[in-house]
Amino acid sequence: MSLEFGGPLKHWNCNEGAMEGEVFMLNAGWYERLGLGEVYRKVHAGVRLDLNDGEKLLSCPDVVAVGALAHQVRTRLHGGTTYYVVNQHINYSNICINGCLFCAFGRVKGDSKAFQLSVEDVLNKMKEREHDPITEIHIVGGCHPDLPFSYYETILREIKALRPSILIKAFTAVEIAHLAKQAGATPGEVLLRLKSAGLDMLPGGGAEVFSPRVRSQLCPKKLSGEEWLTVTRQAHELGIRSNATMLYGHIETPRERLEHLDALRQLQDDTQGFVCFIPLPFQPANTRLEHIHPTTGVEDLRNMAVCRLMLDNIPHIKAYWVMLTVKLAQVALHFGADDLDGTVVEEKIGHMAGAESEQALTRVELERLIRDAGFNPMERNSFFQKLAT
Ligand code: V47
Repeated sequence: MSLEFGGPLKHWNCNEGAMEGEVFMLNAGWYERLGLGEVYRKVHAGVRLDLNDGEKLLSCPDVVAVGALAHQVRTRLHGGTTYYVVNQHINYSNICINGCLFCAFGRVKGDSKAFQLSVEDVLNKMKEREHDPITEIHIVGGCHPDLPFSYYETILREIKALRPSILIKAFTAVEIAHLAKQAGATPGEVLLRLKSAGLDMLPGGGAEVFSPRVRSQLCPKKLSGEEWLTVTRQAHELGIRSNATMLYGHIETPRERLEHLDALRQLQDDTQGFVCFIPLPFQPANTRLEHIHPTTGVEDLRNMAVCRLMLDNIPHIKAYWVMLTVKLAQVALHFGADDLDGTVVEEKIGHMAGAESEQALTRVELERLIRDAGFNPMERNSFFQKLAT
């Protein structure tokens, strides 16, 4: 038994708003026996974990013990609240020059499955949902070889004209660097122009695993990890906040995962620009890495917990139900995650790679999942500001 309840069982009710120390007491002796005594003491004292601590956690067979530490931290930060957003994903194109091995979404120009939306198509997708109380549009595509820069600016302007109150989270650091190259501008100039056209925030994609070893094998044409961090730093310095991701469960080592998390943590120390972190389990179907087994549920939960514990300065951790499945994302709320993402509406990147989750969830379904897990649902916007519903 790894948990010892510190008070009457009635305290164990996330809905009443968990109070620090009142939730449960973790059994120190059990952590000693797992070889996690020092990690346990650090987590309780709020001391930063180092990469060796992370390795111990990632190799710990007791996923509940690791999860309980992460839950302790998540509860300290967010009490009994779990966030969600009413959002819509739109992919403007899957045409991409990078050809990453893990990606089932990207296509070369001319491929029978390649697509490219006009500005009008993008707006029509929004108009189909005009009666939904959407607060966030999430827009990404590939690194397209020849769309003009004005296309991206016009999308942003027209979306804001159509629904001025919506926040636009669009274009990964990889796309920003690509647009800069195409336009003969610096990433900073591109970011400023997109910001004045209506860009509110960058999504966290394209980070994959920063390790040059991994990138040289899986995505040699893509922006390097170091460049991803540089573009993201620039965005933060220009007042554009962002999310961050890690694509795990392929060829990366535990150490490379932890180095990735540490690089994000160091950037966050400098900028405070990251809003949320999203661990993305690799979906192998229809990719050139189809021989790799998908991650298991226990691996996903352990990884989620370790991300929460290592990323001590990033406020929110998202259980992205699209890649995790709805059921595992719900359980992940007890393993460090405090956000379920959102309604999504139409998702392509994960589903083209075999994701078995639904295409969309309603607000009612999201709230039911959160309540059933023992938390209070809270609708948020892209910046995690609470919305009155
Ligand atoms: O950048 C690509 C990843 C990312 C696969 O910022 C794959 O709020 C799994 O970044 N299996 C796009 N993952 C998704 C993304 C995201 C999603 C939700 C919310 C936010 C946010 C960001 O998906 C890509 C890549 O890292 N990806 N192929 C695959 N086969």
